[in-house]
Amino acid sequence: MPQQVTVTEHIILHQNMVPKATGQFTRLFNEIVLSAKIISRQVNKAGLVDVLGFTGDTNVQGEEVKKLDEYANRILIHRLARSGVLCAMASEENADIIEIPHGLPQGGYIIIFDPLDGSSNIDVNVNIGTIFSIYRRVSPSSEPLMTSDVLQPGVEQVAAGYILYGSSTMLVFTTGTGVHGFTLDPGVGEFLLSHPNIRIPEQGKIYSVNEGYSQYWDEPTREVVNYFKSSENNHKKPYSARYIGSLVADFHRNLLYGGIFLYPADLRDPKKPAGKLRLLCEANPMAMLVEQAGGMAIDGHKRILEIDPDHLHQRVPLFIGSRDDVKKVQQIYAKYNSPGL
Ligand code: AHM
Ligand code: MG
Repeated sequence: MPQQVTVTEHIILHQNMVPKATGQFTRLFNEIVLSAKIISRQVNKAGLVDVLGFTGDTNVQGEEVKKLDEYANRILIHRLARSGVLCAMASEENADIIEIPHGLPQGGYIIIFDPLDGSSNIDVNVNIGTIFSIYRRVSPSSEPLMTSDVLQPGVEQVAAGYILYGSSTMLVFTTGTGVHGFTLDPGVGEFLLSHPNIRIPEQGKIYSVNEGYSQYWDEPTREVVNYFKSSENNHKKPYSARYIGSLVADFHRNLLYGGIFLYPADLRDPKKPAGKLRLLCEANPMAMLVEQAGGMAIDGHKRILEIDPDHLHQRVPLFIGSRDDVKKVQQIYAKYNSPGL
């Protein structure tokens, strides 16, 4: 029988290697894993809305059918609040920091998540994902939680990862010792280690950007994308364009095949002066993952992980992927010597 390591075994093994580990992180991770399985089951049934009831309807079991992103958010908040190891949560779907309800035990961790990313793909059976980012509380637990406990730069993350709901459901995460991927075996209901120690190729052959917005890009961004499309680049032929419009799916493909994902600033769109993606729940966790896999993530100039956040839903331009491809973007932006952000 082939060796089959479950995600729980993997986490416990690593916990045993850390002196004085208390098991708090393992408890938190178990709740993430369980939430992932519950959301995955619901995502797999998404095409059956006609049978089970439309959003807003009451289904055959007499339950109200929720939109999938609201459902995922509710599951995560409910499960994670009960882990007993968190002092706060933040979600892309909630305007403010989510406190742990009175009466439930608390601990020293903070989790920030995007419950179901790729909203434009939810209703059409195209890949979507959950993204999470974990920090340790900085202020003393005897005092009220500070906003600065939640607004930490990405370098302070103790773990980050995503769940990809695709042709299989995958959990990919890092605790700072490499990136590991687990695939859900629906037969046994367990995530099994399928992609140990993922390394992103140093140079890719794929670029991923919403080129429909190219008329709104600044000069350096146009030059960057032209570079990837030209046969004069390091690859000596044009890169292939691949854009799903689900960050988790685009990122995951590029992580395994090599390549770069770009969501630049949109200077002429007043709604997107810093792009669309959110620093805390999207860019930081992906940046930790890519760096742990040997890649890079920048905002055009500097490392995503070193940005000091000033608000919960702050947006940031994102260039993320294979090291040489991201370095090239950095060189081009530097040449223009303009912040462009
Ligand atoms: P969402 O959080 O509303 O789902 O938006 C984030 C998504 C990302 O998954 C994806 O990379 C991006 O939006 C696509 O945006 P666009 O349609 O502007 O290209
Ligand atoms: Mg999102």
